[in-house]
Formats: sequence, C-alpha cells, structure tokens
Amino acid sequence: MDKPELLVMGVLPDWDLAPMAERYTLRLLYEAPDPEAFLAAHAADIRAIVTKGEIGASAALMERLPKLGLVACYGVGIDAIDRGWCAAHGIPVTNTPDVLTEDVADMAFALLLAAAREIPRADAWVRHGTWAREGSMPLTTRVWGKRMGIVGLGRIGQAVARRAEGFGMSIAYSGRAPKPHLPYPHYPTPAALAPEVDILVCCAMGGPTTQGLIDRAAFEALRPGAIFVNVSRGSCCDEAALLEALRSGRIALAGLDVFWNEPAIAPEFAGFPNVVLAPHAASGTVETRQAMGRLMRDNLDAFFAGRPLPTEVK
Ligand code: 8YV
Repeated sequence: MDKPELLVMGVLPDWDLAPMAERYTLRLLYEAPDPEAFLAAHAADIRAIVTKGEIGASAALMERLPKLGLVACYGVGIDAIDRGWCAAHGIPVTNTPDVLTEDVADMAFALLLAAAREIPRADAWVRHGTWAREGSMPLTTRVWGKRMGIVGLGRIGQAVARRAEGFGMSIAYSGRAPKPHLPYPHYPTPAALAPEVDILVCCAMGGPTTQGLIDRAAFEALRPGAIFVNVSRGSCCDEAALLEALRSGRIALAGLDVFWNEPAIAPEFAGFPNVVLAPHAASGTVETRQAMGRLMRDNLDAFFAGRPLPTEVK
C-alpha cells in the first residue's frame, strides 16, 4: 500500500524525519527551491500537514489540499493555524502540550537572570580581558525576592510561578478569568497588573484574542526599573509600545525570546544593551524536542490508524 503523504512545513530533526519516513512519504516544503511548483506537483495527494508553532497553516494553503485530514503541530501554540478553516472543514488539529512547559519556564528565568545579572556582559568582561584591565564589572540588579507579574497563568505561566516561589518572589497575574484554586492575586488586564510588579513575564497564548494584549497602557504603567520577559508570542505585545518603553528606559531590562516578525525581527531590538535576545528557542532542548517529536508522531500514527488523537486541540 502507498504510504500516506505528509506536507512538512519546517525543518524537523532527523530523529523525527527518519521514523516518519518509514510510514509516510514526506514532502518537505521547506527544502523546495520553488514552493509553488512543489505544491502544484504534490498538493493533490497530501493527507496531513506537519507544521510548527511559528509557521502554522493558512486557509489558502489548506484549500489546495483536497485530501487533507489532519494538521499536526510540533509545538503547543496553534495561533498560526487557521483553526476556523479547520473547524469548518472537519480537520482536527493536534499540538504538543505539557512536554515543553518546564523548558519554556526555564527559559523565562534564564532570560530574566541573564538580563538582570547582565550575564552576556559578564561573559564578555572576562572573555575579552576587561576584568584584568579594568577590574570588577559594574553592579547589576537583584532578581530574588522581587514582585513578579505573569500575563497568562496557563500551564507555562504556572510553571514560571513555581520557579518564582523558589526565588522568594511574590506573584500576581492577569488573565481572562481569575483562577480561584491558585493563591495569587488576579488583575483583569496587564495594565492593571503592571504597576504592582517589578518583573512582568508574558506567558499568554498567541492568536487574535491576545493580539496586542500587553498594550501601550500596560508598558506605560510599569514602574521605573521594571524588567520585561516574553516567552510566548511577539504578537501578545504592542511591539511599537514595547520599543518605545525600551527607548524611554521605562523598561530597564528585558529578555525576549519572541517577536512580531520572526526571524527578521525589528532591527532596533539588537541595539539595546539592556535586552537579552533569544531566537524563539524556549522549547529548544534535546530532551523536550525529542518529546515534542514523539507526541507529534503519536498523533499522526493515531490518525492514520483510526485511533483517538492523543492531544487534539479542542
Ligand atoms: C515552536 C512554539 O513550536 O510550542 C510552541 O508554540 O512556538 C515552539 O515550541 C518550536 O520552536 C518548534 O518549532
């Protein structure tokens, strides 16, 4: 029997591609020199799309795949997948929740500590001999014991909160609805939360409901010396307002893993010495990426075997 054909939207590790190739015919869109010609050649036979959080799947693409039965996302965020189109056409969407939660929370703290304790500068200070020439580097900013505000207290937000407890921080959050089972104060909006905290961490999910959620009013409400960290989606921020807050010094320090326009981010970000940048890498450990790949492949295998999908997005 012919193997089902999968349209693979972005690069995946060989440890996923190899087992997938045993069961499926892989059409690697990202390797196609002429994606249009590639789609013209293969669209008619594609049974599932394999995509990633930051790539997604548009209605325009899916319209072209008459045999499409599944969209499997290698990532938890499905904001770049046109879910409305999928729902209207009865196409299930799967993602990879839970397995990446702790790594993304680790990255929030890595960025926070790197920004506040100026780790990139400290590294350069030693590496380039400044220490020997000029002595100690300037003092940095304490993280321990500060007040943390978390925008979006879902799985990842709660994992950040657990870490914050270990750092002796007080925790507050904003989100659509209070979570009465959690012991932290709730604020209805980021703008209401911002003046109450020293550190604001964005863990909200992406998509139209959170676009520009951390708005100009929120950035303007931050207290002097505030630290801002984003490990969710660039789209959750009004990026013009974020840049303005960095320019004006309203945000003293920041750690950013995500941006509006990835990977061609607004060039101004690279000019701020008080901002630590990462290339949308929060889930990027070998361990987590292997678990994400396994879960994504489990979903594909279940779909083609007619079994219930392990992690369908409902
Ligand atoms: C990416 C992510 O999917 O899970 C998400 O929503 O954005 C990331 O984990 C990952 O970078 C794989 O491309």
